Amino acid sequence: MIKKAFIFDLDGVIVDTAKYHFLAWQKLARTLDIDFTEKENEQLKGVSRVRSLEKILSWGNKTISENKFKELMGKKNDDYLNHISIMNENEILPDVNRVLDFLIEKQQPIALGSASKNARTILERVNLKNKFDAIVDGNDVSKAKPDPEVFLIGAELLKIKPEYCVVFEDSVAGVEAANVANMISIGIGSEENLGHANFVFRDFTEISNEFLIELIKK
Ligand code: B16
Ligand code: MG
Repeated sequence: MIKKAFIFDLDGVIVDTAKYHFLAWQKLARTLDIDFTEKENEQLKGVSRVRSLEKILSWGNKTISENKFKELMGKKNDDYLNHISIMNENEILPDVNRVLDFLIEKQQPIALGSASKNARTILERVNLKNKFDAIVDGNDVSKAKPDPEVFLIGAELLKIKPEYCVVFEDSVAGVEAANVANMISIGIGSEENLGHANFVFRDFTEISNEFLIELIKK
């Protein structure tokens, strides 16, 4: 069968760690007297840790020293690590395993393309690491989404041209990155947020094996 490459974002696509990022950022923001809504939180999805804190500070009109910035990033990550330390396979989102196993059966190469520096830890916790042929995460890139670097490295590692790569993404920035990379973008979430993707599905339960076959042949 013809080969495509399939690149999966992690947070919000494979597991719902977005809720843990939200809890950890919100707790930290409260200590600074900053409040932000779930709507604003959408803007933090797929965005690096540094950029997330910069955005939160700007919402609260706060400026802080470089040292304080580093300290707060450390605090947020410690809190986040506590949340993810108790994750297990039950946190894998519905039908993710079915889609991964189908693509593996069809011998399609699979990569992870995540902005998170904790991606490998999470994949180990939910026991999915061995399903990926390549892993690209926040430790491997110098430019964050919407820059396409993370996905382009994934394509290179899988030795597949960008235009033959399919990206599953839940974030506005991530869909933009896939589009800039000239890849087929599949938004996982709402049409309202991800209207710029080539296809949008609420979650993987809506993605049939027939649709995957069509993508492989495309
Ligand atoms: P960390 P993804 C992203 O992961 C998250 O969506 C985003 O909210 C987070 O700030 C970013 O990872 C960095 O994560 O602090 O763990 O390095 O969606 O690209 O898998
Ligand atoms: Mg995501």
